[in-house]
Amino acid sequence: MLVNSGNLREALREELAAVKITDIHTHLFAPEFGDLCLWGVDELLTYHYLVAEFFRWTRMGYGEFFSLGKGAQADLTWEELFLNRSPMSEAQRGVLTALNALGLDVGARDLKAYRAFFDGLSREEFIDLVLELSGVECVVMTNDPFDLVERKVWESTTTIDSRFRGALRVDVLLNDFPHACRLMLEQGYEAEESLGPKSIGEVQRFLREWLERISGLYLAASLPAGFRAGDGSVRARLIEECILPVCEEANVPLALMIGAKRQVNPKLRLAGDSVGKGDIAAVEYLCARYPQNKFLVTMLSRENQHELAITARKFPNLLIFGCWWFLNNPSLVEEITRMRMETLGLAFIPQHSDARVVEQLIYKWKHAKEVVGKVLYDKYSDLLAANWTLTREELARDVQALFGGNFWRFIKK
Ligand code: FIX
Ligand code: ZN
Repeated sequence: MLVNSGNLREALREELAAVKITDIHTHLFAPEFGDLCLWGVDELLTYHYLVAEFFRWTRMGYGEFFSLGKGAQADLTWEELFLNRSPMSEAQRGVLTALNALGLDVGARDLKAYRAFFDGLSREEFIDLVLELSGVECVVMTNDPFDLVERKVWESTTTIDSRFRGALRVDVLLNDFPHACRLMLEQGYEAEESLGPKSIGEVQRFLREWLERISGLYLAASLPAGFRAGDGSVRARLIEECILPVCEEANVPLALMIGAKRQVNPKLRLAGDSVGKGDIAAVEYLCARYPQNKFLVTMLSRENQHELAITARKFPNLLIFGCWWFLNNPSLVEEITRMRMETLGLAFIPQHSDARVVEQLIYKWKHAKEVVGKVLYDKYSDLLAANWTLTREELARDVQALFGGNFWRFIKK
């Protein structure tokens, strides 16, 4: 069937509604991880994006807020951000999108009724419902081998829900190596801060065994804006001498998330991180120097986006992904997606959710699809205006590539 300017909008709407999404970076956990798997309206209302926004208005002290239970914290953010003023920010709007899609009466502003709805469901039932509503078929977790609670689950559970996949997160290793050495020693890996040949072997063994244990799809780290590669620092050596050899051997990508400025205001806890402009030279160096390795890269600063897209033109072993965190505002997602598509065609991953609470999948993907759909509409319209022919199958193929296919192709490459 041919798509033309008259039926393009509807065809796109249907394909976007039908596409099965692979969400390549989240902070969600499979149900087997128990309380690590966050869901429910109190979690939704205490998302760290909303906590930061709450403190724009309240006179309450940070300590006082954080000493309260989740429910009491949620009461406060609800009142300040949703009742005392209109919920205009992207994170605020997201709460409404999620509750509305779950069939709750958002107009009634009845937090008690929302709580009652969640109380009536089990975690497993709720996950099924959200995956169905959001169209997500695969959720990639963030798995920290240095986290004791998580480690215990991996050590005691033989199978986890197959819709959830593992990704080995190595922030502690790269950002606090002395601490990582102590934690690795507790697990029987004799790595020392001096990073001599024996330690290199032990760090590699640690990574290899963890990657296998979690069937990790990739290794990942979030890195500061000041991240430099190849400068002989411990972090750079860990990447070049430990991580990249293990990634190459297992044929898994290294995901680099560059530009987080951690704890600019520690009193805000998780909400206290900020953004800094990263150095694209680090990405260029790694992609050029290690052509046998694959890199998934996202950068947090808006100022890095154009040069990152250009860098992806230069290196087939680089796949750029997502509009991360502070960039996940519709206006920025649109600008960045348009620029990426004009620069790279369809060779990128437009979005990941970064969801921390199960039902955030609903809003993050609904909003992302709206924006990506708008950009696709314009781009297909341009093609049709040039007398290009487009079939429905081709349109479905392209949408599938953006929302999952490109990732899996890169993983299998
Ligand atoms: O480092 C990361 O993976 C970040 O996404 C998180 O640490 C951050 O707190 C977040 O939730 C962003 O969406
Ligand atoms: Zn994240």
